[in-house]
This record gives sequence, structure tokens and C-alpha cells, in this order.
Amino acid sequence: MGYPDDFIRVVEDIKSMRIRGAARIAREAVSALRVASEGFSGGVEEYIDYIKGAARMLVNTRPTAVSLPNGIRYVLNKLLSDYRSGLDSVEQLKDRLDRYVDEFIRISVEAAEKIAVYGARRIEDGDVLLTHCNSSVAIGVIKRAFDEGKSIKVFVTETRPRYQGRLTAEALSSHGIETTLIVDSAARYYMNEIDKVVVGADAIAANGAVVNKIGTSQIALAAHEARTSFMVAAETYKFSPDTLFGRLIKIEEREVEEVVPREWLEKNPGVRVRNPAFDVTPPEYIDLIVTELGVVSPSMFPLLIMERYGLVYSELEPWE
Ligand code: RI2
Repeated sequence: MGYPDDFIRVVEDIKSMRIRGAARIAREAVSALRVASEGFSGGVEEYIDYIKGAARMLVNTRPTAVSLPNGIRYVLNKLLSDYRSGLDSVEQLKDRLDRYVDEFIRISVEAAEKIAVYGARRIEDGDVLLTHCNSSVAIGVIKRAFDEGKSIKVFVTETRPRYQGRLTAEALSSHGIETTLIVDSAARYYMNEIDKVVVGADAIAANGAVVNKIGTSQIALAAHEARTSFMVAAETYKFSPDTLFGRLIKIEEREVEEVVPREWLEKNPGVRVRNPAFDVTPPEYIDLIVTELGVVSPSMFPLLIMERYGLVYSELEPWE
């Protein structure tokens, strides 16, 4: 059977980035599984295939933010385990899916709240910060430090090509924080004035490298040179389990019209335009990763994951 229109809409919205931000796409994707589930009628085996199909459509929307497949893994592995241990009524399975979706969303929201608390402890009164792109988790840390009464200023890079930095600047400024918007290429120019860089993450690899919005690694390099501290605020479900097995995180390359208008491309057919959405910051340039389980160095991050979750997810591709 086909999928409900509301489900298809979420798939399209994630692809087109109307829904964006690694944490949000994970929450919206697992919620979309529920929308699909509610729209199903039929037998048990058919239900399992149908939910797996919905999961495949969701995981194929954006390849880099691992929070999305991790959210789906969370729900699907639990559901499949119930099914394999004999739960064989569609209504019961739907109830379970509902419960696991709620659980994941609660875990995600609570993780961001804890990260705000732990991250804010690392920000001092008088600090000048710099952030890149629009990370809800990094913004949570900055707002929390401000709410604790610390006098802080924040530089925000505009984040070409989609200018998500403007969203961040609006969010911080409307919260009462002194905010300065700069072009991405001005990051090094201001770096000596910055005490700490605070960014989010779309994925974290087994070696502690962080995948985040394109331009992050350049900022990290400039921070490293200037001896400015570089902090990543990320939930543990941004860990990429595939990287434990030597697989690389795929970097999404988006439409070139995000970079230049179509007319310009037509006038300049000899120019090739590239638009990678993310880059990889090596662990050497990262001082700390703030997670909901505590603050760790990048090399400790995978150890923290292994200690807390063991071999992470019972099946890496439960949707297959
Ligand atoms: P939170 C975003 O990706 C940005 O790269 C941001 O730094 C990251 O997700 C983490 O965001 P995009 O969807 O999960 O804008 O902290 O490509 O909100």
C-alpha cells in the first residue's frame, strides 16, 4: 500500500531542507514513521515491510546527518525485536512503535538540555564566542551561559550558501545576546578576539573527527593556529556506528543553484560549480566534545559510546 501524503511531505521537506538541523531531522523522521504507521491497514508481515520501506525512504533523504538513521535504528530495532519475540498483532506493534518514537524524542530533547548545562560550565564570564551555521544544540549552550548571568558576545558566520547563520544571529540577538554577523571568510580575521568556538555536529566518527556544516574545518584550523578553544556540542546519537567498521561518512553534495543562480550558470557553461554541504574537522583541532553523558576529548568520544552502549545498535541496517 502507498504512504500517507503527510509522510511523503516530511520526506520531501527533509530533502529540500525545509526541515533541517541534525537533531530536528532525526525527531521529524521518527515522527514520520508514526505518521506512516497510523496510515497502515493490513497484516503483520505486510506492516513490517511497510515500516521498513518508510524507514528506507527517510534514511535516503540526506546522507550525512547520522542522527537521522540513528533515530530510525532506535525505533526499528526495538520494533523488530518485539516482532521476532512473538508480538503478532498490528495494533500492538503500532502501539510499540508509538512508544519508541516518543522515547527517542524524549531522549533527544533531554540530551540537548543536558548539553546546554554541561557546555555552559565551560563558558566563562566575559568570553567572546564564535559559532557557525545553525546548530540548535550549540545555541542551547550559548543561551544557557548567558542565562546564568555570564556576559558574553557572539560572532556568527553567515554560513554560505544557505545563510543559516542569519537564523542563529536572530535567535541569539532576540535572546538579548550581543551578536555580530560576519561573512564566513572573516573568521580568521576575528579569530584572535575569540575565546571559544562553539559548533554543533551532523556526525562524529570513530576517530573523534566531527562532520559539520561546510566551513567548520576551516574555522577549526584558524582556531587551532590562534590557540582558540574549539568546542563541539553534540548528542551521542550523532556517533556514526558505520565508522567503527572503517566506513567513511558520506558528504552530501547539493544542487549548485544554492551557490549561483541558474542564469549565471547558463552564461558560464565552462565553469564547474561544486557544493559540498559538510566537511570533516580532524580530532587534532577539537578540544572538547560536550555530550549529554559529559564532556570528553575527541579521542575519548568513541570510548564513551562503547562504554555506554556496547556495540551501539543491534542491527546497522534494520530497514533492509
Ligand atoms: P543541531 C546542521 O545541518 C548544521 O550543520 C548544524 O551545525 C548541525 O546540523 C547540527 O544541528 P543542516 O541540516 O542538531 O543545516 O545541533 O545541513 O540542531
